[in-house]
Amino acid sequence: MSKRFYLTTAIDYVNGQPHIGHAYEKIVTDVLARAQRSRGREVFLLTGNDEHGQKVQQAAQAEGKSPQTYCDDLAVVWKSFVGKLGLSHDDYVRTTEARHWQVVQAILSQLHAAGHFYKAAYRGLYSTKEETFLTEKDRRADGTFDPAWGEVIELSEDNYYFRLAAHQGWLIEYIEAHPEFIYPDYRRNEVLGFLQNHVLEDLCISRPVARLNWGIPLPFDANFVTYVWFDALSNYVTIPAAHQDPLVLKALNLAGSPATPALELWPADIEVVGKDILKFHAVYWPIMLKVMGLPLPRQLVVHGWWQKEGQKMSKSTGNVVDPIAVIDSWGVDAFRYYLIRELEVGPDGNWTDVGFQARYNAELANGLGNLVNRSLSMLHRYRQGIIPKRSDELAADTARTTLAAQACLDQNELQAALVRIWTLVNRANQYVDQTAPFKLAKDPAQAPRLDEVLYNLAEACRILAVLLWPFLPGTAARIYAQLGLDTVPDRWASAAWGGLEPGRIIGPVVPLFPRRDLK
Ligand code: ME8
Repeated sequence: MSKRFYLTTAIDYVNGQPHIGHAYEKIVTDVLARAQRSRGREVFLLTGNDEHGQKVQQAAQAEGKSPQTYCDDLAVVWKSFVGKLGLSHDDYVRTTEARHWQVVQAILSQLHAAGHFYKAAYRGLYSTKEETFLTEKDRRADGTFDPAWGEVIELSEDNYYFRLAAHQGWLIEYIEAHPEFIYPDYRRNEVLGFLQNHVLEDLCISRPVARLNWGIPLPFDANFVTYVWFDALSNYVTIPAAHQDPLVLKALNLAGSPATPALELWPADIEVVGKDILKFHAVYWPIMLKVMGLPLPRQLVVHGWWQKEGQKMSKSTGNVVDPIAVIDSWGVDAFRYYLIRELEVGPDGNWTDVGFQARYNAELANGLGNLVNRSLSMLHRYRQGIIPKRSDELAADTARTTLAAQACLDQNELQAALVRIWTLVNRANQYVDQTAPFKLAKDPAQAPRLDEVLYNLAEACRILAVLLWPFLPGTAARIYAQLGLDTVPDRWASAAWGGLEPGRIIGPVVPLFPRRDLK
């Protein structure tokens, strides 16, 4: 058994509609996962829903449903959403599942027995909306709180706390010694700055049942449920435990189940998260892992936030992008293309309808779509759809693009990878214009030259399918089908020149991205 390349997304709060921020994070993770699969690695991609906490309890109450029924109903919506995005996930965690619960309780018992928690009285300010304790320092100059905190109440209650003070030093050293741990580097600097300039306060890991009962009960005190973030972060190891990951089972002293085949998953190779939840993943989560006796994830990939038309997305103002509507109208690959091509992984992005449509027409319809369509149509028209003998006029161009795209993918530079791939799309389109096969076809003496041109174009299209598979899996498969190939272009190694066999009969040609009038 060898360790799988393990990738995770954040698990989305179940209360709330899936939006492009959620879609983006999943698509970024999916591209990274498929890129690894394409390179021949065994991969495991985990995504899911975060279902406990006050917001869910309140939302369920408002709909007159039990929290479990409420979550069950919404899980259907979220699961169908990830299907719509073409996510190639291997498992889907819901934090209300027994397999997650049981392991969270095992973690809590173990950490409690080892003395990492203590009980103390708290008196102070609390944001119910964000389920977070606030201090006087959080007040604005005029004494009020940012509306983002929602209602801020005075609270007085007992709770369990996780001792963090002893961990600040090693965590700083670890992040300094592992520059690859947090990507991009400005997010790493942000975490280091925070850790170097603040004394870490102990983390409250419980909520009294009297106030909130929708959560995982503390195994050592039935009067409390687990703080939703402690519960949620644990999913990255509870699911490996459910898959009998030997490292996790051993660290948590869990008995394995011989009935389930064991997978080696932990440590995660890449955890993809948004910038707003960086502190949870770069500070609390590493400390939780350290006390569990588990290694840290190899890398946190931290993406920025999307706005729409330069404004924060908000349901109340109607300034939202409905990912499902875009996918239904334009196709999932057009949606995936825009999100990855428009925004590098790291900074904030801005969705504009005009920008989306412009990229669709220029880069997908007139760029890639036109290349494949005219190359294969000419092959039908001039050679009855039969691949001519090999030629290698575009071999150097495709090799250069393949290497460049691979280097970008290895560095999480997904936008740059697409830019590189499009240099090949543009080069091949330019090759059509330069070689003018429609003119060659009129002169029988040019038949050998026309063969060469048509082979080069068909083979460039095939290689583009291989390079595009991590990004646009459906389109890549359609290009293969149009070339008459009955395999999936999911092996990077097959981007080597010359794979298309002479004599093969290609399939019917159908436009990949029909041109659309701009609205
Ligand atoms: O934070 N643009 O869930 P969530 C880009 N349950 N990304 C965005 C975004 C936007 N406009 N809005 C949200 C949670 N996201 C927790 C996670 S993980 C153990 C628990 C991203 O549904 C956000 O940054 O609020 C996060 O990574 C993900 O969507 C889920 O957000």
